[in-house]
Amino acid sequence: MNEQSFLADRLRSGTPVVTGWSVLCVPMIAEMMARGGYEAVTIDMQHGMYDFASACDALAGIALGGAHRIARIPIGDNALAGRLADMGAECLIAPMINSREDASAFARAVKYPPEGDRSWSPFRAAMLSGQSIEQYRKGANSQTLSLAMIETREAIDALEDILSVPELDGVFVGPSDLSISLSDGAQLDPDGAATAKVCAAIAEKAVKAGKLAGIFCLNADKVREAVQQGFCLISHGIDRSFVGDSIDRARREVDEIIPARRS
Ligand code: 3PY
Ligand code: MG
Repeated sequence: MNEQSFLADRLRSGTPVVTGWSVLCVPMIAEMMARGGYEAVTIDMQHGMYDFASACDALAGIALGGAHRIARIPIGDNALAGRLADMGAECLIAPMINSREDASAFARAVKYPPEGDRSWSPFRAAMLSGQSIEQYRKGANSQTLSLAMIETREAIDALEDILSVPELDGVFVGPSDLSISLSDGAQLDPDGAATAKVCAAIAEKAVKAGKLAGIFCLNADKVREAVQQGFCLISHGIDRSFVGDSIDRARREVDEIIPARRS
């Protein structure tokens, strides 16, 4: 278990962290991803199936599996960001942040005064991080990260403003939405060269502004590219694909013995 080891310290040290991505509301799968060696696991409450109760169980399972705990909130749900921080999320990712105002409102929900207006009661977070309540209180603002997703043309245009929000820890790029937005809806091209160029520029600006840069990736080649571009928090692998791919592989084995009954 990562007692007294904080994701924030790891990312600020400049060492890249790869996070598994969990959308199935099965806390034990999130725990298995942690036990499988992902250094962090992200619970996706934007596009995933998690509700609050299953997210809480998943955060505990990830801690039990020895990994760092990250959660993505639905668009604009800053109250949930505070609740998930209370439940032990070390890093909150907010989608579709398009302005300084969006970024500031989100980041302030994750930080206690004077940096923000997070409300008090982090008992579960203290337990999962292996700290006393007082230790947690003293370190909470530096140890609980807020990452604003950059995934629209509007966000690119407002990037300098967003990066100037003092209480915001960094950005997290969503290449799928970004490619849709930059092409005015003409194409989904998260892995394309044009999208990669924009992603690299976002990482460079974030690092120059003293902020953390993260990105959503699905395969090892994109993870390698992201590391070269200067990203420090990089996703790889979604649980629904792990399960789907395993089902496919297992069924193919028996197809060789008895031809599939469905064509
Ligand atoms: C994107 O690529 O737009 C994402 O939000 C990844 O989930
Ligand atoms: Mg997105």
